[in-house]
Amino acid sequence: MIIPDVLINRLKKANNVAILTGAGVSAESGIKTFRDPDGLWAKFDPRELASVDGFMSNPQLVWEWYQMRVGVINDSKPNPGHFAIADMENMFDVFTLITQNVDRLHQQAGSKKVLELHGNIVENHCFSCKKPFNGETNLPDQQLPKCPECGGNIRPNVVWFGEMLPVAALNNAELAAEACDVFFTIGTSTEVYPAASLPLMAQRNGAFVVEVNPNQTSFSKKADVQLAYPSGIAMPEIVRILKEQK
Ligand code: BV8
Ligand code: ZN
Repeated sequence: MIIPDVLINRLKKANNVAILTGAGVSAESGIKTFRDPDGLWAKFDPRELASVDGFMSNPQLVWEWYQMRVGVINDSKPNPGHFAIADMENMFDVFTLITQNVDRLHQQAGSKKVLELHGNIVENHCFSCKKPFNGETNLPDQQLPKCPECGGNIRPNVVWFGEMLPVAALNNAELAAEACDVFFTIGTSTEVYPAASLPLMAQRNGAFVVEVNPNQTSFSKKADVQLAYPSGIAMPEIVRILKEQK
């Protein structure tokens, strides 16, 4: 597998690097992506599940879908791509990891600072009064837990379609995209906004943009370098070369 010299040279000169990850980074951990043929959306319609309307019209179904996903995540562990990205955190003066993923595998792999644009699936809060919920979520026949304060339905801390992204996370992600020398977009179909606008924002601000994705995306043609490899292969190789040429 060949990593172009131009990328290595850019990285050796870079003091500010930013990475945006999507579901593809967790694919090699056994977590299905959203839009791949066998993906999570294949069986369901996202608007039905990952949306406020979906939850309001069928809270039990949405809750069960998330519980199924939490089960898959609990059985999965970070893959070499996550560990390589965690390694990169200490290789540059400024390093920002921005993720659309809700599985927290970056944190499990050792990444300390992670901007979670779409929240996380492991924490929950009350849909009605918004209070954090730390009670039991594993109820018999996957019953949907109720808020002890107001009796409202409990939901995961993920950002649904039509919901605002966490303001600080999005703000810091945009600042990183504007300031970085090299921007990686890894394992994302670049379809969900505003996350999908970050690679172009980085490039317009002078960053060298690398896409790591075995398939083509709407961004592939614009990337300065497109590595058509799984992230679990490409990222460890980039880190190996950088350490070797230190
Ligand atoms: C908002 C919930 C506004 C958590 C998710 C029309 C045009 C433009 C935008 C819109 C529009 N209509 C509506 C919108 C806005 C909408 C949007 O972008 N819709 C899209 C679909 C058109 N965005 C929103 O609603 C956002 N909010 O805009 O709010 C607002 C303003 C004011 C006031 C109120 C509101 C909210 C977006 C967040 C939605 N939440 N999920 C959950 O359930 O997980 S989105 C869902 O998609 C996931 O979060 C996921 O992170 C995200 C992106 O998917 P990817 O990560 O890219 O995954 P995908 O499967 O698509 O791709 C995987 C890739 O990996 C593939 O390319 C594959 O080739 C690659 N791959 C596979 N294996 C590997 C690999 N790569 C590397 N290595 C491998 N081994
Ligand atoms: Zn409540």
